[in-house]
Amino acid sequence: MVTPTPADKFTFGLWTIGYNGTDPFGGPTRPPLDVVHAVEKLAEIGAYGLTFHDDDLFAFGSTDAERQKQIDRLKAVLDSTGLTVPMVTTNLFSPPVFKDGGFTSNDRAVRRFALRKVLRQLELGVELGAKTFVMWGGREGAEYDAAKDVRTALERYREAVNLLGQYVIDKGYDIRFAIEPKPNEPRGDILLPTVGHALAFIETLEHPELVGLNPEVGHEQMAGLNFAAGIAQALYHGKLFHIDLNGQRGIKYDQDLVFGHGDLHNAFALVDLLENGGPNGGPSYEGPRHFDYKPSRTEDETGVWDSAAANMRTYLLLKERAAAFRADPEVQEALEAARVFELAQPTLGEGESYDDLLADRSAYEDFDADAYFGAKGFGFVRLQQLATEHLLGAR
Ligand code: GLT
Ligand code: MN
Ligand code: MN
Ligand code: MN
Repeated sequence: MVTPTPADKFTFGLWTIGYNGTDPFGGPTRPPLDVVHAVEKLAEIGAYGLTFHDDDLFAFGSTDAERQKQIDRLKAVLDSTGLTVPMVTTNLFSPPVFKDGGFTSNDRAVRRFALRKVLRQLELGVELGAKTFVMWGGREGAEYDAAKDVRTALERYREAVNLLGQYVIDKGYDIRFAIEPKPNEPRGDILLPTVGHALAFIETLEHPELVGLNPEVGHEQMAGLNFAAGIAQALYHGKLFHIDLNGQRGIKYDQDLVFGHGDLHNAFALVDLLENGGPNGGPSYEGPRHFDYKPSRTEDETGVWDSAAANMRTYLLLKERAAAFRADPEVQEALEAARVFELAQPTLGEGESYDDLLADRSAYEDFDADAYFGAKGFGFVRLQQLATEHLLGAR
């Protein structure tokens, strides 16, 4: 049950297991990881797929021949292992040309170059069968308020995403876009900083149906937000196109820890939501369970693969614990007592108008709001303790 298989749809970014330990204070602590070896190891530990940026596979500035050689090597190892590439993305953040962003750089020539780079990677993604194209705009932002006209920058962002949408429609490609919000880092402030900001932006697009979200656990938690609640809202709007799972301990720099090595309660709630759909039952997300984490720079290559396996094992353990939580009769009774199911009942009766509501004396004139003082509580704490005990394996 906790041994991952491809049916679990676990995927990893090439930049995650390939992270060599570089941070702002020090260089690499591990040698580079070759893509062929990486895919073979991922297959060995039970993963389903690999995702990558253009520059993860072939260095920025590669000749066409160097690029093609790497693509061919990747294709060969995908064939021999059966691994898939369900998602690709573009690096619009590492090369110096993107120091003020890609789609929203103040420099128009950079914006045109960024679009060309994205279209090229989009073509490769389609060729490899990817169904999702992630857009993490890490450099789309600013450090200083006067440096970036935010409303105009959003207009340029919109122009870029509209162009990409029109492109896949015209070409008949079966691929959708997923915007990945992040509040800050590497920019002082990043455009579309949270799930909510991105949802509002998507609705302004010419083809909003083509664009959804790729929320990352740590990115919402860096802003002090509840990730599971954000995912619930993304699902509510039909916008959970992809997900980046990892761990984060509070409001600080982007830690990219192993999934569950941060807010474990929230990770439990998240897996319960994805797998069991919360109190209403049924899985709510069918896409890849994508890990976007960094094996800590303290680790050697064995530590890289141990940490990759840890992400999947923790997810499966939480899935098992969440199933036990939902199956526990005492939990069902506590949910009933907490009136969690009552929320599903519409506030107005069928066909009831505001006139009917205004005429209903029991709703207001005769309603005893004072009787709520000291009256029966909801028992939410008991429910949370039951969740905690399931999480700890005590029930
Ligand atoms: C980068 C970033 C991640 C994004 C990746 C996609 S790359 O490492 O920190 O959160 O998901 O561009
Ligand atoms: Mn991150
Ligand atoms: Mn990251
Ligand atoms: Mn991410």
